[in-house]
Amino acid sequence: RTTSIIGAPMTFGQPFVGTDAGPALLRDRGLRNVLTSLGWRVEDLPDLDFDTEQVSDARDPPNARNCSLVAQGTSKLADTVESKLRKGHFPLVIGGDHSVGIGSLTGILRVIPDIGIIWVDAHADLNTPATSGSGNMHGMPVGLLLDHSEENAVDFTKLPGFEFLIDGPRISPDQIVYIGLRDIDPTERLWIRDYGIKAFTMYDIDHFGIGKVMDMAFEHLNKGNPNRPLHISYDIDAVDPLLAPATGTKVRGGLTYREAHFVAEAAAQSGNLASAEIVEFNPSLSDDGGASETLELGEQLIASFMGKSLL
Ligand code: DIR
Ligand code: MN
Ligand code: MN
Ligand code: MN
Repeated sequence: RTTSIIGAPMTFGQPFVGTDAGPALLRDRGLRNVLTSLGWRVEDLPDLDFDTEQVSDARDPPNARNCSLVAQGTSKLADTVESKLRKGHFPLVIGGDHSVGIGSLTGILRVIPDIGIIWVDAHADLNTPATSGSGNMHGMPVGLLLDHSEENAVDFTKLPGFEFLIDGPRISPDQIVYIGLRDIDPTERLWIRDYGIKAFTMYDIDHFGIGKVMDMAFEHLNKGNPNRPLHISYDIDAVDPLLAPATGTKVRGGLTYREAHFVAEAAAQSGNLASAEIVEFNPSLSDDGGASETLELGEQLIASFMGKSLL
């Protein structure tokens, strides 16, 4: 089986520089060897080029910061993910901030409309320009692509560059499960409830244990199809900031080392994983020790969801 490493050095979905360093640093650590030692054939693509000069931001609305740049990058990413899936490859997207999820998901949905999505994150990323308090598009990937009720629908004609999403594929609310939530905005909370989105917060992980939580997550996603293809989108800020300090929006009380790995291992164990994404490394937001600790954890989590087992 071949995996395509797709570096997506996006920073425009959030306010900090440094989030673009993730792909290069993970490659430098030897990501390719990690994957080959797990039995993968590896196609290591050059990072996507998010060329800022080609893009005018003059029409960007204030509630969707850097809209044109995020759109350009995610459109390229969607095309790349789509073409690799069509070749039968396993796309491994390395962010960049989580706005890259707009591109990964769009590319996947074009090929596998029924994909089941495991969203591992401290945050729900369920905002839209109409609800976001920050205007940061890394808080919007699920919100933009969700198949909303009419009154909540996103007007993509008002988001320069995002014309490709006007008739783009959407996620139905029962197609995604959240793992690790602990910082949810008011409208996100309302929508998780109203749409009935399956969400396992840190409370649920404390209450049931991570093993039971992952069983319930798969039970939900596999209803009707035990072989449903799955995608994991792993925001490193899901992990406790004591273990992963080099990220932009830290929230205390996150996944422990073993919980973080268990989520990844269970995804691999399902046998149904079709693509994966890991995002939000920012080595410039921590000291050197914290940065390398976070990247090392990221590399180990990639190994886990790409099939490394303990025995
Ligand atoms: C917040 C933070 N909900 C926002 N979101 C983050 O800006 O929309 N997502 N950090 O990863
Ligand atoms: Mn996120
Ligand atoms: Mn997050
Ligand atoms: Mn984030």
